[in-house]
Amino acid sequence: MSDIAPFVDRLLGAVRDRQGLAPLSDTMELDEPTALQVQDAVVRARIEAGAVLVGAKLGLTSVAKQKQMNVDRPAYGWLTSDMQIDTGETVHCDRYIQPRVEPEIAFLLGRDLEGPQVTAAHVLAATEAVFGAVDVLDSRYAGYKFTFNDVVADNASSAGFVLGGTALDPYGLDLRLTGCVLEQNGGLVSTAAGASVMGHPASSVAWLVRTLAARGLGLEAGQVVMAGGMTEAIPVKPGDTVVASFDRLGSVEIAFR
Ligand code: OOG
Ligand code: MG
Repeated sequence: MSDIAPFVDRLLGAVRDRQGLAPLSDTMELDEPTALQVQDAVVRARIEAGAVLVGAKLGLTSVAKQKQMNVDRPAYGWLTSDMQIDTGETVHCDRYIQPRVEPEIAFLLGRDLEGPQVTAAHVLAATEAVFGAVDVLDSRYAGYKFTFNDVVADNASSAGFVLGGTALDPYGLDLRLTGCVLEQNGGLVSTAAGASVMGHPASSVAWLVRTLAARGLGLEAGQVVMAGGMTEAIPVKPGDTVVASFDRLGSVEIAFR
């Protein structure tokens, strides 16, 4: 196993200097276990700097995203409190290297979830509320050029996330059919339904729980899980306004400066 410290430092330095990197896999043997170690170390560094673990995110769960990023399976990362953006808050692009946004459905867990048998039904039963949300992602790799293991090491491009102001009980909602309209500066960019995320957004969360179980990990009550981008991610710049409108879950509007 290679010494991961220099690679962790490179990812942390990219955040600090707002400077994109070449993929780690260009200069190291990056298998999946090593990538997960790097991810854990990057998250630990944020926690040591004062942030708190608040949840998890799924990435690359839709065919649209897998095609865009040229990968063929989902990944996950962790959300920390320093990534939280409140509804209505202006987002400053100079915090990021190359921010992109994508609409997602987010789950707030009311109960712990763990184990290799967890299904979408268990996820729905353990969910306190669902939200329309926007993932503000930022790859630490220049131009979003990475392999699957590189993006795992980079905590699935986690950078910021916004939960909308409408929280709904998932009972009685068919999240497969939850439509979403994404607009940028008043123009329509894309549309999607919840089913674009692994067939059902709760299936995506269930996949995460089963995948974590293989490492002896799980999710906890009170954590937020971003289920994965419903559409392709779109680049944003200062002056942009992005609105993600969801059926029944309200809309999330973000002004970028
Ligand atoms: C990887 C992160 C993907 C999603 O929801 O698919 C992600 C990337 O595209 O940089 O957050
Ligand atoms: Mg995402």
